[in-house]
Parts: sequence; C-alpha cells; structure tokens
Amino acid sequence: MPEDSIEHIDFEDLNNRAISQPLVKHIYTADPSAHVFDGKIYIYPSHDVDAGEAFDDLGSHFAMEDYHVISMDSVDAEAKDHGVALHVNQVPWADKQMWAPDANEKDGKYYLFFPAKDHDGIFRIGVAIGKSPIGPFKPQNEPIKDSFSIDPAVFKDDDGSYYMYFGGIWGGQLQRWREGKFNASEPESPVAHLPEDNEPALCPKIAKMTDDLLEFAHEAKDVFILDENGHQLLNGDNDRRFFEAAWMHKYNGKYYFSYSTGDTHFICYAIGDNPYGPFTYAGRILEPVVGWTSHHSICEVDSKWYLFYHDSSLSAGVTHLRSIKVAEITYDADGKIKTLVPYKKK
Ligand code: FUB
Repeated sequence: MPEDSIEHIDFEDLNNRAISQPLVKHIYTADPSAHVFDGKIYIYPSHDVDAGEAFDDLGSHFAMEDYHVISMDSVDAEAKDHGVALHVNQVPWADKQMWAPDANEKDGKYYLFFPAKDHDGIFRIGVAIGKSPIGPFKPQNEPIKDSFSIDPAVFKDDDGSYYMYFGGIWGGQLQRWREGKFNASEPESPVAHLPEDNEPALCPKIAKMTDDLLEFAHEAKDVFILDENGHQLLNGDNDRRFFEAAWMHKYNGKYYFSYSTGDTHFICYAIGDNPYGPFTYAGRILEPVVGWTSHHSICEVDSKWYLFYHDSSLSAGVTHLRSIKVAEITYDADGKIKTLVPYKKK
C-alpha cells in the first residue's frame, strides 16, 4: 500500500478488521517462510529493526542484522520465538541487510538460506547449517557460487530434488545481472537497467541444488511467467509481473509459483507442470496489505493450506517494521486460489 495513503488510516479500526493478527508482537518480523518439520510449524522470517537508515527506493531502511526462528504447534497455537539463530557478524562474507530467508531439511540437517550484501555491496545468497530447525546455524565461509540477488525459496519436490527460486528487482539488484555479470553503473537508481515497458519483464531465477544443498547444480535459469495467450508478461504489466518474494508449492500435482508484484503490492501466482515452468499467470492470492512490501509463503498444515504473510499494522504503517501473520487459503474445483482481502470491508 503506498506510503502517502497511510497517514489517513485509523489503525485501531484497521486492526479490528484484519483477517489475522500478528503472530508475535515483542519483535517486528517479516517475509515469513513456513515449513512443517516433524509435525510442527517453523517460520523463518526476517527480523525487522529500525537501524536509523533513511527510506529510499533501494530498501536501505531494511537494515536487518539477524534471524530468529518462530515455531508453533498448530496455526492457532502461541508462536514461540527461539531467539537469535544467525547474526550477520557470524557470516564471513556478509556485510549487511539480512533480507528474506528460507530453510529446508535434508537427512536430519537443517539448512538456512539467506541473502545479504557482501563487502562490495552486492547481494549474494548464503547457506548456514544446523542440527535443529531452530538453529543455531553455522554459515559457510562463502556465499553460494554464482548466486546473486535476494529472496531465496527452497522447494523440495516429491522425488527428493531441491530447487532454489530467487530474485528481486530494484533494491534486490536482479536488473543489474541482465548481462550475466553485475552492472554497477548508476548505483543510486533502483530502476536503471530495467527493460522498457513493452519488453518482457525480468524473470525470477531457479537453480537445482547439489545433493549437499550447498551449491547450485547448474547455472541459474529464467522462470518464465506467461499470460493467457502464452506470451511472457511484459515489464509494463505492473499488476502481474514478478518483482520479488518467490515461493513454490505443489497442489494436486501442479506447480504453483507465487510472488510479489512489489510496487503494485499484490501477491500473485502462476501454474505450471514442472519445477522449471513455464508458469501461466492464474490470479491474485492477496490484495495489498498496509506497508509497502508484501511477501509470503504457502504451507500445508494438517491437510489445510495457509498463507503466511506480513503487514505493517502493528507499527502503524512503518514500512520496515512489519509483523508476520497467517490466514487459510482455499482452492476451487479448478485449482484456482480464492483471493484474500487482508482487512474486512467497513
Ligand atoms: O525484507 C526485505 C525485503 O522486503 C525482502 O527481501 C523483500 O521480499 C521485501 O519483503
């Protein structure tokens, strides 16, 4: 939701109309990646703080330093904060901005995947390993080779393969990688290097993970999102094109790639037949929330499906002080997701 409309919001009224409340209120949390491990819900969010950085379109105000893991016995249970699971100071290659993470499990080990800016100001994606879903996580000395940009989401397919989806434009730097290497020109502009409006939009990326989940098994590939006529969405299609916050879930044998449209504030999805796509745009999952960003994950818990998301209601609209929430989603007989409106109408 745009900043300039926030000053007119009555937050007490809005919070009364919200379809769900913050899962934790003692800290600010965002970008929730939820998984069920051993029958329990674990949420891997960003840990929002006010580090005093001025707001800009590169997201400098998102100056997060560490990760906390949140667990819940069920979606209605109290959410428990397990404290700091990884701090930027422990990561040799990382300098700042611990943005949206994800985690997954393999052979009894837990892997935290996270983006951060390296000492050259370039976003890379790292891995840290733990013996427990709540950490602590020990980081690798180097980021994943040939990783770039932000918002990793690691999906385990039914055949035991793991795939990382990632990417984000503007402050997430995806547009700087169009030529295959980082383009550092015009560093202050979030929109330099973007395609023209009538050109295909930038694609999110996918890479299969190696067996040890520490590297990409191949060079990252484009994830194509198509319209109803089979054409790639255009850069000017701001209400539907990819911006950031990739997620993958599988429903009734189909692959659902979901993402945020960023500056138009929707969580949308597209459906495909395999992890690599292409995916055909299928609609909106979540209408805009209070706060500029919208980010989510989708997780099956006890045979129901849930959207984990965030908004800035608890901080009365402060863009970089967000709170994670959860709401059930439902599918119709054709596999279409019913769009959630985050606040009931007056
Ligand atoms: O939390 C920092 C950034 O804001 C995330 O990486 C984006 O997806 C957006 O939610």
